Amino acid sequence: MRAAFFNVLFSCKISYFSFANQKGTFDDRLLYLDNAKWAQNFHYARRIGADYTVHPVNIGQGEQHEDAFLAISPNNKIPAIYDQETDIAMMETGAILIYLAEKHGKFLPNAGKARADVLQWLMWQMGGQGPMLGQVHHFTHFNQGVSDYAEERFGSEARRLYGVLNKRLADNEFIAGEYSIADMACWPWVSRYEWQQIDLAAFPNVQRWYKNILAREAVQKGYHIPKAMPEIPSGD
Ligand SMILES: N[C@@H](CCC(=O)N[C@@H](CS)C(=O)NCC(=O)O)C(=O)O
Repeated sequence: MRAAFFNVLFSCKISYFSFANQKGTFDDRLLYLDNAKWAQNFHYARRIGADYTVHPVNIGQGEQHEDAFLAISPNNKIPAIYDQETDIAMMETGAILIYLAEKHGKFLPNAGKARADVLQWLMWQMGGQGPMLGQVHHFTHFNQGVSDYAEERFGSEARRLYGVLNKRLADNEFIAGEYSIADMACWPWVSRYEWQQIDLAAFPNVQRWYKNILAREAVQKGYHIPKAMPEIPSGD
């Protein structure tokens, strides 16, 4: 679900689309870059500015298993990108964010502790927050009542992870120094706090950080790419 909002933060030849999940709602993660030969294989959604094109991949209807998409994303998952300037195709949110950050010289420090901090929190999102909250969405939001055990296990892990983030944000405005790809990776998952039955007020530093980022214009624009979504949860 991804975090489509980061699309609008980079100026490059990219277009983004969103995709429907099995429940017919729309996920908020990602895509691949503009390239006519791929566009003909997927439903063209819309072009945003001159720099990128978003292609929706409907994972509820199996479009992620089509050969054209597998050539970009061999693990049949969104998000993925194709950069026509460099002829590079990429899957995996964390790798995509690093690639884009390095290409554009934004949101990822070049070296040292500042870079290490961003990367370790980006990996925390990729290996912990994303997968665990994904399980909460599956069991607690979409399939409530199917497995009390799974709801409890992933629910308590979600609360633990919110606690870790809350502690990190106690002395930090953003997750790692300046606003970075670590914030971009984590924020969209927190925006689903209602699905996760998380009371953000119980994690006041996360709540402050969430609302602070919510106020960013690019985040608000990106949230509604490629289609208008219900109002972004306020964090209150
Ligand atoms: N680690 C991957 C996870 C991506 C992922 O799980 N994508 C899901 C949607 S949120 C997907 O494409 N599922 C389709 C499928 O498994 O067939 C990333 O962060 O990019």
